[in-house]
Amino acid sequence: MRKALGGIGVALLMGLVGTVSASAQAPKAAGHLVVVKMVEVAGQQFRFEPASITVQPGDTVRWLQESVAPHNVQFESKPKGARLGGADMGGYLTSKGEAYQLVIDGRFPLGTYGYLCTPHGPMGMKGTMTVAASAP
Ligand SMILES: [Cu+2]
Repeated sequence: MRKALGGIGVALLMGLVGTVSASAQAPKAAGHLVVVKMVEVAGQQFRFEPASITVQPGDTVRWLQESVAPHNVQFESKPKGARLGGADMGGYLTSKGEAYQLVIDGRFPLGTYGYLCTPHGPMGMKGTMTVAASAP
């Protein structure tokens, strides 16, 4: 009898440990990876490609440097309640293959965000990111 109870106790303990490690390994929202390239479309003309993206909470947006001039991501318009903090203006990506990533977390309420590259925005290097609720 005592032996049987001891066995149950071990089984419960193992079940508990298993549950804890499983939830630690699998984040609740896996999310998608959305890539926006920073490209040169003509001599000294730079663009975000695609210029418009729609993402969902939990997604990761990766801006990928694919040109020769330094670029960054600076938000210029955002929905009410957005608290981007340091993500308001990203650092410069100076060499090909460099990337800047943002996870669409609680800082980004649903809505439309306008952003640009600080030096090239006035010349058309602008993008729009819409954060929309998850598909049903
Ligand atoms: Cu730029």
